[in-house]
Amino acid sequence: MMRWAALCACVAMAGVTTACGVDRNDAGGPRTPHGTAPPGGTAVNLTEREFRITADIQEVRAGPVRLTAINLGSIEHELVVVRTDYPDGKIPLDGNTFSEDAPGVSSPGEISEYKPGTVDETVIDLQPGLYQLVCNIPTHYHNGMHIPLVVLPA
Ligand SMILES: [Cu+2]
Repeated sequence: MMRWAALCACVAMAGVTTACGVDRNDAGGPRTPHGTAPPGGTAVNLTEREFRITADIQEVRAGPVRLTAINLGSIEHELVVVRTDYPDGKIPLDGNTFSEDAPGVSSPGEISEYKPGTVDETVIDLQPGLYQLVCNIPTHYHNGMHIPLVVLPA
């Protein structure tokens, strides 16, 4: 019961993007499940489930970006940050996954596999460019677990 109550609170906050961002920057405020925005940086709150990724924003400024993901599915997922000019969902597959350092693809960081009903996060220094946030567990990418992210010049 406690776990689901916490999840609900988390989802409710993720739905209030602007308020959430303001709250995070309040000096001395309590640390929320979505973490604290790094100074001068940006935060993206994501949900993952079978087989979809959603994000509260899809454009950020270059610099340290905090990615916080909640797994609302029933199996493990991951969140790989991929820099690529391939359109969303169109990275060529090698079997059921793609190589994260194939030509035209690179990855500056990720949240590795994390369990259903949990939240995980990472801060990655992102350069301007076109990205996709993906789950590259076998079959998950081509089943729909990808979302574009644009990193604008700071
Ligand atoms: Cu997945």
